Amino acid sequence: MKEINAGVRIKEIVPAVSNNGDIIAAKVDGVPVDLDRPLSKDCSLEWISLNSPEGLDILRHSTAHLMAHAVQTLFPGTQVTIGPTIEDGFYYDFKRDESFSPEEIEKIEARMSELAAKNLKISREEMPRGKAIEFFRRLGEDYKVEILEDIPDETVSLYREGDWVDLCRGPHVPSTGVIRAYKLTGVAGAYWRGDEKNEMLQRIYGTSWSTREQLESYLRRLEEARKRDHRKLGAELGLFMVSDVIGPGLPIWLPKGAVVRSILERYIVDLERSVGYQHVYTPQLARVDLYKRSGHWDHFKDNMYPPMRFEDKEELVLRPMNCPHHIMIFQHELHSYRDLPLRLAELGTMYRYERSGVLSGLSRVRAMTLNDAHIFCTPDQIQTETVGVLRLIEQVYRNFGFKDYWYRLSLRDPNDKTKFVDNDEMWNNAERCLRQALSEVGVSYEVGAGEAAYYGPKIDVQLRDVLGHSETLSTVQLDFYLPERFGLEYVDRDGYRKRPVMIHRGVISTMERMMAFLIEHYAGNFPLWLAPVQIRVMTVTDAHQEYGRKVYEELRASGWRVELDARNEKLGYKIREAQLAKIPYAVVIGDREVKDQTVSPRRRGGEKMEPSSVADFAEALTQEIARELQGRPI
Ligand code: TSB
Ligand code: ZN
Repeated sequence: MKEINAGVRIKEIVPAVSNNGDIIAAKVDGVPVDLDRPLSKDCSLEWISLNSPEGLDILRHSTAHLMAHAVQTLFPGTQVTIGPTIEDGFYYDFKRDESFSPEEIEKIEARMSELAAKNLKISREEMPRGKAIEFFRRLGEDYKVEILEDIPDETVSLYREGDWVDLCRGPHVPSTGVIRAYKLTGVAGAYWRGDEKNEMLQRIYGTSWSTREQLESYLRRLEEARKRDHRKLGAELGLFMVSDVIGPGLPIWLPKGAVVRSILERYIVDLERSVGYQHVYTPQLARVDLYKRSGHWDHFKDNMYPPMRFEDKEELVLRPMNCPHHIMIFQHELHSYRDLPLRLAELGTMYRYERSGVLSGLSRVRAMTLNDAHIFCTPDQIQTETVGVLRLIEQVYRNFGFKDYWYRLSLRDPNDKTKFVDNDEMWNNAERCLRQALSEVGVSYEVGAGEAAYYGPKIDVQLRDVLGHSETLSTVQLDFYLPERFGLEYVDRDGYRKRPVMIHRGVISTMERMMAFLIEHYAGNFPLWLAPVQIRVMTVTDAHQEYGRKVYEELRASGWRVELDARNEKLGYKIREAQLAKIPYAVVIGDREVKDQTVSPRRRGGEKMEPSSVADFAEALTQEIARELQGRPI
């Protein structure tokens, strides 16, 4: 950082070492600006080089402009809307009736390189807001006019490259020649302002880097990631499907996916039972009044399906959460302090009206089953119970081999009085409790402002999907509000009635989101204990059929998930197919195995194991599962 005098244009003082164009913008008093900006007063200056995170962000935004420039010259009448940067790239949303075909995307890329080759100067211009509104109205850019009408500033900035112009805050790279290594990566529909009541726009995604090598290595990583995408693998491995006829966000678990799910359910229910949870079943519908009482109606209605009425009787809603049902169970009898903590758990199916734009495979759906529990406890027990849940989460993550996760303390936005209940003391107290629990467990965490539940703050555990988006898997939520709303009570040691506290928690999240994470985490190679099919027995020729079937029956009878491939195909072909299906073990039956009454197993990766008896093979598998679960029997 250095002190500079007024009156100079920044580009006139760019250090000589960067004549190769490495420095593409600067920060004046901490604010990023174009190199063309004159310095108006004594200020501090920092350089932004192309390859820094800020430099790449500017480059990507300039690439979005270049793309919009190309689109508008190729397809006159297409309107521009917004074009922000995202991780590793950018997008721009266009108003055009037809979507962009792959051939059109190629044309856009080609036009972009022509415009980049011209090395057009990118220049900033300021304009009074009223004049800018007129300007864009004359250009027929209705969306820019709408955006301008919402901007409070008196003056706005425009950026020109050649004869093309866009409303933009900037900054940008000095000229289009800096944009050298980019690729358009996808197209999608998107609603104007993300609201499905608005018209549909056409979004084009792209990525942009400082060198071709960086671009290529990014594209290779993206290709690898896409292979793991749970939507792709879920279809290839026959785990789940989504049917347009049934409806978006309402996933169907196919037989193989259902096997994995039932193992997950058994795993978590057994584990919870072993640490003092009691499981219940409650219906997925309730009178709408229940959800009015709980506050969901006031604070969560946007995510609820509308109520249904049957012949003038009461109105019912599909539940968006399970808590009110569990509260009814708590209230069903009078509790003493000796009953607490009462830990009520349920694989609770619930329905949320998620906007269609955010739905994604299994990870964000509208019909879901949550590994839910509500812990009713005394204020003294908050710390131990919260810590207990955090330790349970840690144990489960060890069993699944999750390592790249982080904790987020999700707090309210104190200014938002509609999304979060209004009670400062309650929020502060709950936040203090959660911080204490986090510090007892000794984990670091970030703070997510505005990410709380409406009834209280939470500790969320965040994981990233293959495409880099982070989502919440586990959650622990402290709630003083619902006990108050429902007037919950217990009889304390001193004989007085007191108010319990509620902890809402999900450990393996919804079965849907957990499955999405697991598919991507294992790239479809489920560990033995979870694999939908664990073993495929395959015969070399028809002569081995009889013994092959016997081995298959034996393994199946002792509880292994096994398939038999007795087709008249080459062994190599059968083995390859088993590997593609990501089955952990292929068991080969040929002459020697028939003669010795053994099996010759091969692991998924191709490694051959010594021939052994069926019983010894099964014993080795049992031990493998015990290792996977670190001693926890399943
Ligand atoms: C933990 N009442 C609490 C419960 O007691 C609750 O419902 N909390 S929640 O709203 O945060 O949801 C719990 C978890 O469900 C989230 O942490 C997330 O992992 C998962 N989840 C939420 N919405 C969806 C969705 N649309 N699709 C898939 N999973 C979801
Ligand atoms: Zn709850």
